Amino acid sequence: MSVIVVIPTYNEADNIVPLCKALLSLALELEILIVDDASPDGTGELAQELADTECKIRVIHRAEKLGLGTAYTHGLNWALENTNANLIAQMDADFSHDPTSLPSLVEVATRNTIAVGSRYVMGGGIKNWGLGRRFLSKAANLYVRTILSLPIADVTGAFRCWPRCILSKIDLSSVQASGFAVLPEMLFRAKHQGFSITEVPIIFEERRVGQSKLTLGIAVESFSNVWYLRWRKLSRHADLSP
Ligand SMILES: Nc1nc2c(ncn2[C@@H]2O[C@H](COP(=O)(O)OP(=O)(O)OP(=O)(O)O)[C@@H](O)[C@H]2O)c(=O)[nH]1
Ligand SMILES: [Mg+2]
Repeated sequence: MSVIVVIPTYNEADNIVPLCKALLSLALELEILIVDDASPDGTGELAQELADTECKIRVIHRAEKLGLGTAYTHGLNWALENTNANLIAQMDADFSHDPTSLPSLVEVATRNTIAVGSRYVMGGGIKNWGLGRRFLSKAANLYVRTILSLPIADVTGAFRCWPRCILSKIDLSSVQASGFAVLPEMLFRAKHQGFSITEVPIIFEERRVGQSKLTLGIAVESFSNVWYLRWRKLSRHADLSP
């Protein structure tokens, strides 16, 4: 099974090279697609240098910071349209998602189900987060799960692996959110279309280096987007399927 891993980056100059090395050392038939939004710290140039010497690495350079949600949807769509990978994975660049966990997600996704890396199932967990951040994450998950009736413990994580045949049936161009809210939205759409979703335990670690990009605007979008999705689901004219 061939896999392409989509990685959005914004100011990840300290992480992108070691992450690509770690991924390419896995026993997987794997390619990497980096989606960089003109990172001021030179991540895009570093990624391009990697891509120039390693044909398994590609880079999409976007002209400005357009949000991690659109970076994911753009990259996932590009992978569908421009590669033949059987599985399309996604992960953050900051080592919060341990590259050595990717094979377990890949293994699950080969069974025609969306593999969702989960901190909140047996065997999963979080390292180096204070009580406040843990509480916020748990509360955000409970909020989204309840409003969208999603029977998934971790709907806000980005470490996932999609079978091509499932991802290609989700209309990525109609995904509404641009920030973190894309993450629950895509699961909501997949569930709504009847696809199987399986949670795979992961240990999530606080980013090693670099800065968080969470802003108030992104938080507000995450809060309000669930109501938009619920409203669309309830209103007769809305069809979330392609
Ligand atoms: N292309 C692109 N990538 C982004 C953007 N915002 C964030 N990212 C990337 O998306 C991933 C997740 O962002 P993080 O800043 O780590 O968000 P977080 O995990 O909630 O915050 P931390 O606590 O700092 O880890 C990382 O790989 C970022 O580099 C963006 O606007 N564009
Ligand atoms: Mg992070």
